[in-house]
Amino acid sequence: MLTRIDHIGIACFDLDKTVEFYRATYGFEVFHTEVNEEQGVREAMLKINETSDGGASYLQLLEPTREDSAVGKWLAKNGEGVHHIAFGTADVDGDAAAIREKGVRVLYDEPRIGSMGSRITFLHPKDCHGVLTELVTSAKPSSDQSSTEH
Ligand code: CMX
Ligand code: CO
Repeated sequence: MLTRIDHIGIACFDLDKTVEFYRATYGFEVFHTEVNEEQGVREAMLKINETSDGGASYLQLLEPTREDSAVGKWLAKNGEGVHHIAFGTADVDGDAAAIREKGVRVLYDEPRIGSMGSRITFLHPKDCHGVLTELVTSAKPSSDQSSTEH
């Protein structure tokens, strides 16, 4: 079951400048940064709020690490902006299988590794009314993280 907006993915040319815009304009601070070479992105997660399912909602700011990556190609065509939305679930495997049964293309046979050790997959935007849609199962709920990572 999809229980939250996990994140909104926003493509940008310059991650540092975009992070600074979100900090200066809204007061959002960086919660986590990483490079995901498989996805071809350098990213910053800005935590917006915790959610009732034990997770959280983020903005995911994405700078491509190479031109032929998904975000690199998208930026070249569209310029900066909202690239995808991501729904959070405790069971990405089960939800992806159920959605595939409905005739929506799921891009990966097995979920891959996303931000902060999460497991992710994507639904094809052409099957989702033009919206690239990601499904995410967090490595562990953020409420657990604060209690165990000391
Ligand atoms: N939102 C909506 N439509 C999109 C899109 C997006 N983000 N990306 C591509 N499209 C559309 C294109 O506009 C194009 O439409 P037209 O044929 O009408 O012009 C069509 O999809 C095909 O696009 P393309 O530029 O030829 O790109 P590809 O088919 O090579 O790749 C996709 C598209 C969705 C398969 C690829 O972007 C992908 O695999 N995405 C999943 C991985 C990803 O996005 N990783 C980065 C984020 C990582 C993270 O969130 O952690
Ligand atoms: Co994402």
